[in-house]
Amino acid sequence: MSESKTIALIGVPTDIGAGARGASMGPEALRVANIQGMLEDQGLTVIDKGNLVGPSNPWQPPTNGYRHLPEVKAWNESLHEAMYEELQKGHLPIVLGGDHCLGIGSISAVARHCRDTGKKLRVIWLDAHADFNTSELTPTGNIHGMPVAVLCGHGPDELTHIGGTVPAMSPADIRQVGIRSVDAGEKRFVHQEGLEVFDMRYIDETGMKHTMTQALADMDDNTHLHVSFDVDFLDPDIAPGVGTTVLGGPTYREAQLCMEMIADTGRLASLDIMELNPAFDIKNKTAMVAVDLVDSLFGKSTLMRNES
Ligand code: B3U
Ligand code: MN
Ligand code: MN
Repeated sequence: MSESKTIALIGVPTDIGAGARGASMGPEALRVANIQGMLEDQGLTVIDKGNLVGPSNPWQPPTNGYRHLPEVKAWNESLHEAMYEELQKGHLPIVLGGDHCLGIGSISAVARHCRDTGKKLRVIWLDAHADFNTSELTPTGNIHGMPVAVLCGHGPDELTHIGGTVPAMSPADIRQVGIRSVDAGEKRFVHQEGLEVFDMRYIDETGMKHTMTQALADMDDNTHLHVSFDVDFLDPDIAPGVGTTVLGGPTYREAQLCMEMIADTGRLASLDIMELNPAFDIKNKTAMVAVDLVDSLFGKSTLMRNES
């Protein structure tokens, strides 16, 4: 990183927006995999803010196309405030999720901070899924399939208004990488709204290096780069510990290169680690892989390329 900011870990132990229980154990699994020690070994200062508190998961069917809307709202409002506070302090927040509905609270706070400071927002969304469903399009009602749509202003007022400005961001602010599971209606909506998606076919055909060069283009010194890392981005071979595995994701080497190229920009200013589900994991392997990749995201490289 170009500037060494203090890192703030924010645990958000909930699976309120997911279709399987267990992502609520994600924050602790990342701590057990030594996320703090790994960052400190890089010479970074890390504060663990502990876990946010919120409603438990009532495990109800959808109402009007949404599962657990009041609870999703409560968790995201509280994450929004925690995240915004850390950004105001000049810290680099890392969200330890929790399911990906939490992208709403996290990125709405980053977008608000960008408006305050005149920064340009760029979100890199690493995921097997586009997370661009609405209540009309969703096959499940699970709100972890909707955060990108909500952030772009498409969703219930309870969620689109978190952070005050609607929409929180524009489709032009986001690049999606690794996508390989999109529902039929969602696909049409992605095209209609003009989201820039680097799907697995694009990565297969052009390679991860070209893909990330494209995804990271047009950033400057005034860009706030936020990475929203859904762990199901990774191939299930290396990351079985998620609720919704999808075959054919990036290999370990491809994912490493992706992280290293983001690190090389020097612009990373906030991060989500989402959807890690220890209930599906094998001896915390997926948590360890995630921490290893985050190590690269913060600039660890096998050889010191930038030092003479
Ligand atoms: N698109 C499906 C599945 C899904 C989205 N995100 C995850 N799963 N993790 C849905 O339910 O919206
Ligand atoms: Mn996701
Ligand atoms: Mn996903």
